[in-house]
Amino acid sequence: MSGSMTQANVHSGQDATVSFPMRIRDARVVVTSPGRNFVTLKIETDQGVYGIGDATLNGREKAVVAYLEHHVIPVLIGRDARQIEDIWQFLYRGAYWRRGPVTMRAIAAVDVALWDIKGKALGAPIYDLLGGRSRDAVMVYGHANGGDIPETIDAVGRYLDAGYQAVRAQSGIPGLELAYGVGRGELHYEPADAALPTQSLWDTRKYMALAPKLFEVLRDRFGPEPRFLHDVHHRLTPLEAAQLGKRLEPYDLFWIEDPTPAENQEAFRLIRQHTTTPIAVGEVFNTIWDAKDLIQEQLIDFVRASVLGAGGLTHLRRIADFAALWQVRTGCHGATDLSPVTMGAALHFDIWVPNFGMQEYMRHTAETDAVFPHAYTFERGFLRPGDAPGHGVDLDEVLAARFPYEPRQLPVARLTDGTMWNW
Ligand code: GCO
Ligand code: MG
Repeated sequence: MSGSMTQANVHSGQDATVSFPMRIRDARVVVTSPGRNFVTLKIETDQGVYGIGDATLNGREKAVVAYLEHHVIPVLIGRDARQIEDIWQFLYRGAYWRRGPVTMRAIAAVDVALWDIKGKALGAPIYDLLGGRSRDAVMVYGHANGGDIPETIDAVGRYLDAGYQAVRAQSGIPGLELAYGVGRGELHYEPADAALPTQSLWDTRKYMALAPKLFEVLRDRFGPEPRFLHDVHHRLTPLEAAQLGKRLEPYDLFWIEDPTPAENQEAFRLIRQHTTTPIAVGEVFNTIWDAKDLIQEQLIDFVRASVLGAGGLTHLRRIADFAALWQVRTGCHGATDLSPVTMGAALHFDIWVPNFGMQEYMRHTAETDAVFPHAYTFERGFLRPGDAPGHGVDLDEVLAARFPYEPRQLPVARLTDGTMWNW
């Protein structure tokens, strides 16, 4: 793919003129922890244009660092940065060992950095390269968490007052410490909280009694207008998930998320037979193969694969196009363990993708926002990617160096009798 490219000169978007081909001169990984760990790949070209991509895998960061440093960066050097598709295929097929969260995040980081470079080289925001805007702004949902139902109601009220049209509501379960989704601060919720996994408890019967009550009270209080979402975080069996979906039907949820683990895609047939509550799955998906049956059998309504988890923009748009055939919409994962680089890239994707559903938005800390200056902006429940060339997110390496890596792992969950469960 090397010598035959025609020469061209274009504006780089960085007040420089670049000529083609653009060789990858250097690539390196930056790990920084401005409140939580982030892994960032920076790719530099011989034309001076660089791009950055996110490679963060929460609680397993160093595995992706090693994969990038040992197995990816050495094969990137000297390649033409414009050949995004060929490089993607090289990294995916060429590894022989396909898929998986480590590999696909490493590929995503390369892919997003290359789209960033292409955008900067052409002076175009990525959404323009994808085909232009399909909408003016991207609707996001925020996370309203409380230790119990009254606290959660207050938290939802604060989001609605701030202009959000969509809110995810999670409540602690009385008698169960450290329930999923319950944060320790106002806006920030960071599950990876210790060097060794924190243990939380799970009780399905208690949860099944509480969740419908929560949404009954929320509808009573806030009326039919707001979109309410809820994350089950893989905790139920298929039959329990069907029961929950049924009990939630009167409260018109926008979606329930990850009602049961999706390793077995067939499991969702049972849920689907019994409930019309919309279902969203996919934050742990790596490729289209994880979602194939779910989508083509119309077992889900929203696919939550992200730019970061699913191999970058190159692969995520394939998933989205495939999903569009069955009117399945997108719902990109947007937790804080996805860095602002992923959020920037996701917003370019979201503003383009015809079958957009919703974007998750958990705010990063002020320190994180400072380490990753970005063009995207938030206003009353909507995000906009901005018009900067590329994805519009940068990395302040001097500031990043002030926040060294801190070992952190995700919690684990056990049933009250001690049995290991899905966190
Ligand atoms: C969500 C997610 C996250 C995950 C986190 C794990 O819907 O936002 O479930 O909060 O738990 O991404 O690292
Ligand atoms: Mg989730």
